[in-house]
Amino acid sequence: MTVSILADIVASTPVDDIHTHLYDPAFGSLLLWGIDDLLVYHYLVSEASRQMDVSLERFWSASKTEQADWIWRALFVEHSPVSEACRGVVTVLHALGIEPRHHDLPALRQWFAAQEPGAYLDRVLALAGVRSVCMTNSPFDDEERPLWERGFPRDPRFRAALRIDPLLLDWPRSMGRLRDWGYDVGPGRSGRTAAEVRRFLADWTGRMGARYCMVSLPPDFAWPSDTDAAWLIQEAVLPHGREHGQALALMLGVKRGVNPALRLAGDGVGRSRLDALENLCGANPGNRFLATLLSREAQHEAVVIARKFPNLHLFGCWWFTNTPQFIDEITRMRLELLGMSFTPQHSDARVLDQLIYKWRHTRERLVPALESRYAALAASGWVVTEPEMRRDVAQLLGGAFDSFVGAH
Ligand code: RAT
Ligand code: ZN
Repeated sequence: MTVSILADIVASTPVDDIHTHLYDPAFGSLLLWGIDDLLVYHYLVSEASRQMDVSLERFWSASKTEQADWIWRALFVEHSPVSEACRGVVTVLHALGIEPRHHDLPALRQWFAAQEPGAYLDRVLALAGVRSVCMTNSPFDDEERPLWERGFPRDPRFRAALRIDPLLLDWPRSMGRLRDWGYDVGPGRSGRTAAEVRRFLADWTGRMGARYCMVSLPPDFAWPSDTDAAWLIQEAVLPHGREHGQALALMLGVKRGVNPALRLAGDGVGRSRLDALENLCGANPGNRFLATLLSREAQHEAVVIARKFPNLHLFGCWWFTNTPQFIDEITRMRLELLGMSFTPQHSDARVLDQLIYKWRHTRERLVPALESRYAALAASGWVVTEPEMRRDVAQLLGGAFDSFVGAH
C-alpha cells in the first residue's frame, strides 16, 4: 500500500459533515462567512482574551470590525498564530489563494466583500470537499424559528438536526414557551405533559426534516435520576425517538458559562459521568444514541461502552479535543477498538469558511491514523485493496453515520 493512494482517497472522498452551526442560505445573515467572522470565532476570542490589551467590557461593546482588529493584532501580529484555531484562519486564507502576510485586514475585508455569496458557498464547499452539512436547529431560537414556521425552499446540501438543550436543561422556562406555542404542558410530571412534549418534538421533526435530535449535557448529568431532564428524556424524548426512528445525539461534558464574561467563549469542560451513557444505552435497546465527549479523559470509557452497545455510535473530536494531538490519539484508539463503526469527525463550523480548515486538518490526521492500521494489517498478511480503502473512507466520512441514523 502506498500512502499517496490513501492520501488521494481521503482527499477526494466527499464529506457529509454531521454537526455544524451553519445555516441554509435561506437564513440570510445567520450564515456567517468572511474574515471578520473568522476572527471573532469564539475559539479565538477565548485565546485572544489572554493577550489583548482591552477589557472584555470594552471588547463586547465594540463593533465586529473593531473586535476582529484586536484579535488579529493580539493573535496574528504580536505573536505567531500557532494554536489550532489560529492556524485554521491561515489555512482558509491560503486555500483561497490569499497570502495572509501580504495583506492587512482592510485588504482582506475588501477581498471578501467582492465575493458573490452563492458562488462563494459553492467554492468553499468544493475546497473543503464537503457534500452536505448538518445544521443545528433550535425551535427555541427566536432568530431561526420564524423561518421554519413560514417555510422556505431548502438547499439540499443543508440538512437539519433538532436541538433541544433548553427543553431539557431549563424546563420551567421552556414549559412556558411550549404553552405559548399551544402545547398543553404544565408543572408536575403528568402523562398529559409528556404526550404534549412528544407532540412538540414530532411537529418540529417534521417541520425541519430533522435527521436526529441532539442535546449537550453537563459533566454531572446522571441517568436515571430524579430531575426534569431525566424525566423528559424517559417519557418524551426516548418514546419520540422510537416512534419516529430518530437517533438522539448526546454531547457530553460541557460546563456552560465557566467564565460568563467571555459569553459564548466562556464554556468549559468536565469529565462526564459515563454511567449515564451506559445506562441509557443498556436500558433502551430500541433507541439509537450518538455521543461525543468533550473531555479527553472520557474517551476511552466511551469507546468501551460503544463496544458493549451497538445502539451507540461515537462521533467527532469535539471542540477542545479538535486539535491534531487529540485527533491522533482518539481516532487511533477508536480504529483499534471499534474498527470502522464510528464517525471520526464533525466540523462544528460556525463560519462557512471554517469548513476548509476543519476538514483539511482532519484529513491530515486521518491519513496517518488509517495508514498505520492498514500497514499493521498488511504486516499480519491482509493487504487492503484500493476499492476497500475507498469504501472504508466513505464510511468514516459520513457513510457509517448515515447508515446508523437511517433515512431520517
Ligand atoms: O464548538 C462549539 O462551537 C461550541 O460552542 C458548541 O457549539 C458545541 O459544539 C455545541 O454544539 O454545543
Ligand atoms: Zn456544536
